[in-house]
Amino acid sequence: MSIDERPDTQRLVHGACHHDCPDSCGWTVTVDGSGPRPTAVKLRGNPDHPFSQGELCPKVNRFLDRVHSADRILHPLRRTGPKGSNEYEQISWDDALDEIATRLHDVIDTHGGEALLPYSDAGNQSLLSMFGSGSRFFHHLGATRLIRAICGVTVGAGLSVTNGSGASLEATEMVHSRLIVLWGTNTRLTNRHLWPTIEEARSNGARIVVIDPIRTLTAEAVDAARGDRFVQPLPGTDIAMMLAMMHVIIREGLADDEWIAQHTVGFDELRVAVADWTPARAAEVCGVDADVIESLARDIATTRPTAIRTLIGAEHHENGAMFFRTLACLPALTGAWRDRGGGLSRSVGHWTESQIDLAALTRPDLMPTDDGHLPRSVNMSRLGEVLTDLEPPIHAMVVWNCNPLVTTPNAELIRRGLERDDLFTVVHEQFLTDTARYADIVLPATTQIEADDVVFPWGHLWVSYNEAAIEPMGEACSNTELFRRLSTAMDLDEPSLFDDDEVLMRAALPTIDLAELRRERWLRAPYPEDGRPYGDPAGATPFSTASGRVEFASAGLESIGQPRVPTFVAPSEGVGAAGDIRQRLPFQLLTPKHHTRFLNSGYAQLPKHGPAEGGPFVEVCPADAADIGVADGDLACVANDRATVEVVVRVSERLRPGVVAIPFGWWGDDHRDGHVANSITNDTLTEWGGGVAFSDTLVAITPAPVSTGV
Ligand SMILES: Nc1nc2c(c(=O)[nH]1)N[C@H]1C(S)=C(S)[C@@H](COP(=O)(O)OP(=O)(O)OC[C@H]3O[C@@H](n4cnc5c(=O)[nH]c(N)nc54)[C@H](O)[C@@H]3O)O[C@H]1N2
Ligand SMILES: Nc1nc2c(c(=O)[nH]1)N[C@H]1C(S)=C(S)[C@@H](COP(=O)(O)OP(=O)(O)OC[C@H]3O[C@@H](n4cnc5c(=O)[nH]c(N)nc54)[C@H](O)[C@@H]3O)O[C@H]1N2
Ligand code: SF4
Ligand SMILES: [Mo]
Repeated sequence: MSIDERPDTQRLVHGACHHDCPDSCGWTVTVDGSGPRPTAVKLRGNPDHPFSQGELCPKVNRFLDRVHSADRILHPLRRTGPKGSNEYEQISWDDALDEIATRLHDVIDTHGGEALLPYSDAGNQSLLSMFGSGSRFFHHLGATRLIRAICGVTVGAGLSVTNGSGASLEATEMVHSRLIVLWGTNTRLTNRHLWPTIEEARSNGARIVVIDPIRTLTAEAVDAARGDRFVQPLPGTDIAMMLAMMHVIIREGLADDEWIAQHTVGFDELRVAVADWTPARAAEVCGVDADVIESLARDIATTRPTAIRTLIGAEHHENGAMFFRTLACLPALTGAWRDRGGGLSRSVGHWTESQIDLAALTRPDLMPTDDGHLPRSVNMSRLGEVLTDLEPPIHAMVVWNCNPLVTTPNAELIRRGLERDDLFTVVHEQFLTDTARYADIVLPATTQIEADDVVFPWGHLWVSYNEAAIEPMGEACSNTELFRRLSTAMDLDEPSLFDDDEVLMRAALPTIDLAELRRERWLRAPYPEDGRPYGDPAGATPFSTASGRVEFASAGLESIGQPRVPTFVAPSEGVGAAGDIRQRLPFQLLTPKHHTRFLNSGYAQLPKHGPAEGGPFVEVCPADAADIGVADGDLACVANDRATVEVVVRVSERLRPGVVAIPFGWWGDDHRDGHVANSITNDTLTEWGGGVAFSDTLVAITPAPVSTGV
């Protein structure tokens, strides 16, 4: 039967995937109305969707398993056992809301609004689900503010220093490129619907370069016979390689002098900064041969158009912001922005989100400003420290749209915080995640097919309407409805807390005709017609830095205590480790996205997802495995001062000596000792931009003690 042929009792509803994934695929849900209540019976990729063209992915192909899972939370729950115990009783919404309202009022009356912490991220990255009434609610209560910068914000902060904003090349424009450099992004895994564009460019003669410390699924597509290459630097060292590439480009007269004169400032300072960065010097830092660095530099300077494609992988280092600030200098130096299909491509949020009036949606003006002071802010990546060491302390936390015990670094410190008796925790979730098991009250959340929303992609330009296909399952409610209910229960009198979803959408999208969006299902965000983000033919520079030009040297950066020009600073829990740390903890640990059936921590628990991926492991190269004294399949302890994780060893040629990897996303239940990859990761923040250095984590690895079975 084709997609449009179905029995009279069934109808087709159009929606879009809500996951924090660049692809934001369009889908259709077949709803059967023959039973007592309409049921979703099929969910498929929408073949008409301009970007995803009918395909979904191994995570979401089985999305209805998630919707209908027997483990789904469908009613409010009150914890009956100790925190973390997974013992709950079902209670009514009224009882849950009464208890939460009483506890939150108590905390506010005793300790003030700042003792409350909202904790959320992009579990559902649709507009209302992510930014809807929750922001208004916590602003109104004067709660501590959360800096949500675990993903992507640092990329933007780095690029903005050089270019003034994060505006970049729309990725499907790479069909015009002749050289595509996939730098710190695992496209075939994390951005799979972009791959057809890359293949099309290749069939037009484009070559690809993959730069990654891991020989990833994407690196496997490299075909040396076609002139592609795979470059494998040590983690956290790419800036040294970029400096040497710029050294070569300038030394060999390959810089685009005309473009530089018209559109940049600080070239002379840059020339001085890279003068000592010979390829031989960079080679020692990043472990890539000098001649590879030289030829890569020549290649990107002489191939037109050249596109560099990146997402967020490289921001997770202490020097993560400088990585992107420096990367953005390359296309300016070579004049790559001149060409259609040239330049730097990453999130297109600059273009899609230009249509959102975020302040109208989140209402920061509702915040109390005592003596002109706004409530304090804390960084989400430091949740462990926030819950255990902040003065005055947090006494109540509401978590929704994320699972920090699995996804946030230094997770054992978070666990210690969540165990506090004087912390009241509410979690709004679809499943009893590791985090939800520490909640006093768990509330049931809807899935994407149970609520209307608008999806603003960061990987392509098609903004989609997501129409609810079915009523909320059980007693689940959406993220916006949750905060309306809490506002009622707490007797709050700010009228905007009670705005319904339609009013919220209209406030957030003043220039979008919602009726048209619903009718057309998606609309294309404005993007320069000639395909070139900085191609302004009139010659007026469109860069929004203080100078209005690309800034090779930045006074703004200097004013926050950072170097004016691109500079390599070695991560202190990485290649720059001082003293005896390297002897104690000889391996650098990466914890990447790895599984095709996982989206962060969201699918490990489902029977057709987790088991099919086979369980967590640590990948070690053959030489390191021999040194440690472990063989494939052995159990090993991966440890540092933060914690120890027990995982099975997988001996693999994908890593170079000294670098190991544990895929992230598995839950405590999947590990013998209950610890997860993030139990040991580093929560040091990036030098600016608010990101976090997950990937600057040093560990020791030893064979696990044999269980005595006692
Ligand atoms: N299947 C699947 N798809 C996903 C996700 C998922 O969990 N599963 N998650 C989604 C989310 S939230 C996001 S943000 C995107 C992220 O998409 P990506 O940014 O493409 O993915 P990451 O795995 O975070 O990082 C990409 C690569 O960066 C590399 N890397 C780490 N450090 C360095 C470095 O110092 N230099 C270089 N050159 N590379 C480095 C890692 O080895 C990794 O292969 O993916 C999304 N898509
Ligand atoms: N070690 C390591 N850690 C990482 C990364 C890494 O590469 N390595 N990547 C980081 C990145 S890029 C990201 S984006 C973060 C992601 O970290 P999280 O935001 O914690 O992401 P998820 O694991 O996807 O968890 C989302 C949760 O939200 C729930 N959820 C989904 N939809 C809704 C909804 O509509 N309402 C409510 N209330 N809940 C909902 C899901 O059930 C799921 O449990 O992880 C980061 N952590
Ligand atoms: S997770 Fe990503 S690839 Fe999979 S359906 Fe959603 S948007 Fe598409
Ligand atoms: Mo992310």
